[in-house]
Amino acid sequence: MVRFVATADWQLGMAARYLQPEAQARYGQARLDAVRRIGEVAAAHDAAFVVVGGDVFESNQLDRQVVVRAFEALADVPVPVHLLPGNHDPLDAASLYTSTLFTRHRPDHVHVLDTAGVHPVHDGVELVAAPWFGKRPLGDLVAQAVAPLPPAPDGVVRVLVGHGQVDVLDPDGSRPTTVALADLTAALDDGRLHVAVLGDRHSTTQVEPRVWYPGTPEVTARRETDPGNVLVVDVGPDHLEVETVAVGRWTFDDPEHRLDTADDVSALLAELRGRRAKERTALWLRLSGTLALRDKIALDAGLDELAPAFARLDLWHRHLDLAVVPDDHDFADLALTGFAADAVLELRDVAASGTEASAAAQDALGLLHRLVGAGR
Ligand SMILES: [Mn+2]
Repeated sequence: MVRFVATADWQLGMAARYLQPEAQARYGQARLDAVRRIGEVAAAHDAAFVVVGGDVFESNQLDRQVVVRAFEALADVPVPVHLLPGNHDPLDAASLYTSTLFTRHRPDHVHVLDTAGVHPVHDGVELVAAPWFGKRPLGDLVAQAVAPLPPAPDGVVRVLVGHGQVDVLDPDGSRPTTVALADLTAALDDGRLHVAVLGDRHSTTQVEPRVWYPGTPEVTARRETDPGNVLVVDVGPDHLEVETVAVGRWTFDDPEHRLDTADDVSALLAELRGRRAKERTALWLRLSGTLALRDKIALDAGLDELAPAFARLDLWHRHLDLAVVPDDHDFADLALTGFAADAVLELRDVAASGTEASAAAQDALGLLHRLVGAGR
């Protein structure tokens, strides 16, 4: 019986150009802090080691600082750490793992699973590794690592560590690297393996009770459903228990809201205002509905006011289906005359025309309203 921490897809060095510039460095640091928190989880649960299922690094060409700081964070992890090269950081000719920077600075308790097959890592524990040796392997590396396995010796626990999408969850299952779940479950059924840890899927996912994606410990994209976790795994020849432990601190999200009234706008703004840890939150709002111009102006003003508190807060334009309808009240208060009044009438026609120019006309009306209104 052994207890270990399973994690994957650290993507250290990942640039996040979609965040505000000041947030990018904080986010990079958060990914390193997650490594330290993984060490804390290992200590708190008395885990024997940590295994990382690939994509430890975002690429093989990284700033020296990323690698050196990764080692600083890893130095704080109190148990051995086993790194699997994945598709982002494969063991190819340009591999980070064979660079002098890596080999010279690597802490003694950090190991690279640099060959396919069995690695005895602990008393009575063998990792069965399926590392990537290039960006485009020609086959299912997990199946290749598992096929030649003899049954596990008596009392020995075997943990498969691989990287890639399993066929049952992959809509584009035609890729040569797709992991065949059937081969994996066959090896689990006949005692060649006892549990499988996979990387590549950044949301924590139980494929079947013995096959898991830990997911990324700190969110990497807005469409991940359950990122920010690691797994604490208890496994013996006849025993398996997997616990999900949250370690992530950041939130990336793309909430959907339908806005048709002033109340809808106020409710959305109140919800955003009430969010905790805004500086560690990036939101891409997906809005739909039909708003009066004055309500759209209130929305824009509210978002402008809140945005600086967030790591990112704006509209996801590709998923924006918000029509703005200028009504008679919108400009009556401004008492426009002459040229400006004519412009408003013309813009209103275009805004309501449902043509390609409508959005631009709506923006122009909003701007005009704000400029003239501000001058009063
Ligand atoms: Mn990945």
